[in-house]
Amino acid sequence: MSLEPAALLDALRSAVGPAQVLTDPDLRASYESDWTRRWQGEAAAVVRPGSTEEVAAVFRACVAAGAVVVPQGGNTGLVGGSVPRAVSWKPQVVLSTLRLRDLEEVDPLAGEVTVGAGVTLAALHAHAGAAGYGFGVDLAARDSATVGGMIATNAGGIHVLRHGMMRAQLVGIEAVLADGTVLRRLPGLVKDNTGYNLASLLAGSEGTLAVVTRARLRLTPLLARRVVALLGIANSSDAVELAGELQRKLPSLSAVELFFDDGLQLVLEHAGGEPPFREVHPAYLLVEAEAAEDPTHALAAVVQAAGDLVRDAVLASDQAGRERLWRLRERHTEAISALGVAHKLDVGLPAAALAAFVGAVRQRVERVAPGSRTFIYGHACEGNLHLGIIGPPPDDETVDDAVLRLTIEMGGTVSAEHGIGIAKTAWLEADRGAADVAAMRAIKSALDPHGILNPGVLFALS
Ligand code: FAD
Ligand code: 2HG
Ligand code: ZN
Repeated sequence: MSLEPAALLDALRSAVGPAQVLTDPDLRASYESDWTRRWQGEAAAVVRPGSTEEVAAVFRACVAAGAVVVPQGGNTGLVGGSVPRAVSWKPQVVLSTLRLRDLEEVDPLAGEVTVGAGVTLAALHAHAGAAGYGFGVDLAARDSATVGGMIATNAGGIHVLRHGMMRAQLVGIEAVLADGTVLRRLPGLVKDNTGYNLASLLAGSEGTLAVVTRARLRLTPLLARRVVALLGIANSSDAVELAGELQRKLPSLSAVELFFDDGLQLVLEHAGGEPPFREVHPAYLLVEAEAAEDPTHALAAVVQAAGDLVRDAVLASDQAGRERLWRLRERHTEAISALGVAHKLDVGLPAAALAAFVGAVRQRVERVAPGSRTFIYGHACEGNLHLGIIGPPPDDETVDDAVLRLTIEMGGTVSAEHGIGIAKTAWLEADRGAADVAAMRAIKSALDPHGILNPGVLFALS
């Protein structure tokens, strides 16, 4: 059965209250366009439920009306999965989780907390911090990215080498299936081997299986002392070797981020600020160590022992100095975006292939898109490189194809942390193989048989 649009809107208004159903184009606009400006689409409405029961009621209204649901948190995703599709045969309803922002009390015995899906990462860090805890995931979009969106994308970020990705922080979940069924397992039991782990399954499901409404998260010790170093390096191969040394020798290591001189110069042009070194270096590693006692001496000792692998170093242990160095890495994304709509790739390579990939990929890009500007930066210990390529028109995917095929040839993955979204569906099978994709489709059909949730994400619309 399919209802008239007016009936859909009435049903949504009775599900969440009239004030939380946005139909005015000006009010919808920021929910309809993604962070990269590459993907846009039109929603019949944006709905902002305030509770799990309201999320279930939204699904019942959409099922009755033959509408589809696009879940959205902070809309900082980089693969187009959080906004309506440009072409859709069915009305699309954006379900915003931003009102699901309960912060329950931190459980000090377990070191865990239950929070709403719409809580931002920054709010979670502040809440955990006030109770003497930290949270294991951090990333530059912290002021907007939400817990639900980070679970749905299995977000990574800067501390993966120490604490793992978002899936590793999950000890319980509450979520609503497309038919309005509520799944709830929030007891916070670290050991729980009672069959399929639905929280893990939903991590990385990109809004295609359920809408996450609440999560039980493990917290980490809040370590008081932190030091950041920026190291000038001769080339990618030295950077990879040094990242390995740091991991082996520095137990307090919490981040190792890689970038190159073209990216540094772009950030300095875009955001201002003094160059960190008098000399220019081809590559840079930003290294952070965090411990209960000051880790500066331990970090300096490992850097010194690295000899010629480090051409130059600057250290900061005061907050302003650390932030100044972090900005040089974290502002790459916005600096590239200021140049235009970038082709964004998020690949993962085996450590042994990383340095060769950096050289080879620049050649491939130059071959298929001569004159483009290619910025490379990322998380060195996981072999996770981000590429921002400026030049080819946004809809021309020749350059994306060249980079992703090279990645697969070199034993890598086409998405290390941002997900497949609608941007990478064409390469999913080449990466995962037919058997994996068939198993994923079977899970999708079992949990969302009518294809209500985020059609076009993970699997291309046919
Ligand atoms: P959205 O963008 O709103 O949604 C992302 C996906 O999750 C969509 O498919 C959406 O449908 C789905 N979704 C959202 N909420 C829910 C929910 N409650 N239930 C089910 N599905 C849902 N990512 C990293 O991994 N590491 C980084 O270091 C990193 N740095 C970034 C830096 C910048 C400057 C920017 C702009 C982005 C960065 N990202 C990074 C990408 C992005 O922040 C993450 O993917 C983040 O997890 C998205 O969260 P969100 O709340 O904005 O989700
Ligand atoms: C980062 O590590 C984010 O900075 C964003 O994952 C990467 O700009 C990007 O594509
Ligand atoms: Zn990243």
